Amino acid sequence: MGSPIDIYLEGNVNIVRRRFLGGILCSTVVTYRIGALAAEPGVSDTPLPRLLDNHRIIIDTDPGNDDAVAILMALSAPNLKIEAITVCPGNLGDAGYDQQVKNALYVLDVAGRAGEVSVHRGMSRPLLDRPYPSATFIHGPDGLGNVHVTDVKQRPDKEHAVDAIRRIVKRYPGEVVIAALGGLTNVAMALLMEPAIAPLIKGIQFVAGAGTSPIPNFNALVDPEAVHIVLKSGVPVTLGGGEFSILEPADYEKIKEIRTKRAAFFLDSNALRLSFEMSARNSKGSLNADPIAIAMLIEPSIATAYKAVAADVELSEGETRGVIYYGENRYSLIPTRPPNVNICVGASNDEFKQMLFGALSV
Ligand SMILES: [Ca+2]
Repeated sequence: MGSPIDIYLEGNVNIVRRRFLGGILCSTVVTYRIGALAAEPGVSDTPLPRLLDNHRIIIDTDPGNDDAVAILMALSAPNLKIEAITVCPGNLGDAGYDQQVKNALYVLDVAGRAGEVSVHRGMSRPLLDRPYPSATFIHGPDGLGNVHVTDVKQRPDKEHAVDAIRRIVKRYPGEVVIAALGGLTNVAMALLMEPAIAPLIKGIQFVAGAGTSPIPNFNALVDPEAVHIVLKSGVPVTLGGGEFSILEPADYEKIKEIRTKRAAFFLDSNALRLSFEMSARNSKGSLNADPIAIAMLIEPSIATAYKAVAADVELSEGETRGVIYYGENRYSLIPTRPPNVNICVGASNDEFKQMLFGALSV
């Protein structure tokens, strides 16, 4: 990873775009983007270079209706190898951790893939055991909207999530991307226990907004200390893209026409998300930040612009705790640190939708 300018120059290259339909990668089109973003240094149209090829992933998750969809999309992708699903603190709070584990197992049932991917219990609380809000208002009391999970076929693996992360990363040095869809506690603990794994991790796709809001993103707020540890670790981190993941009511109507078990699960688990975001947040549809994070791993060209920044997270008490911030401190003599984060600042909402529809059609 070079300076922001280096990354911009790397952006002046051809990008191969592939379309993902029905779970099959097909039809190659080459587009040319030469100097399109020249006005703003630090902006690149090149996806994180280390994420450009097919790869192994660990999904660290707090299911969660959008986590569930993200897992379904990953299971549908022929170019991703899910080495493990690890469950982290997040959507359902301390009291709902066991339900999150059960939901992860249930998604494998929905996909007809029970027994094929290990699910690991991990850190159920943040590193400092500080309180954080649950997100049942958008996920429902059991996390999957209107879906009531009664029983699951698969049992959790006996290996702790933190041990699984360390083992898998060391087994495949330089190959594993961690799709971090919830609080970063498991990932941070793995880095604390064994700092030597940091250079072995290919990258971390962390779902935590674009880092520009004075309001903390939920996943960062779950465990800000864990975010700080990860951002200081040297592992390349990608953020953002969620704002390009909106699904409007017309898209939900299209999903109704798909008529598969996965499509029915999507509709049942996301009805609350859609109604909440449209009524309480005045949105024109639902945001699907976890699924588009996976979509960008399946097909990096779905993201069209990145900004390379030196980012950290606010740890002090108050309303800004958990805010990820970046930028040059022009009033100090402290040199700006090299970029540690690529923020996605452009992505194709249409391509995301097509990828989602394809995954739900299986
Ligand atoms: Ca999540």
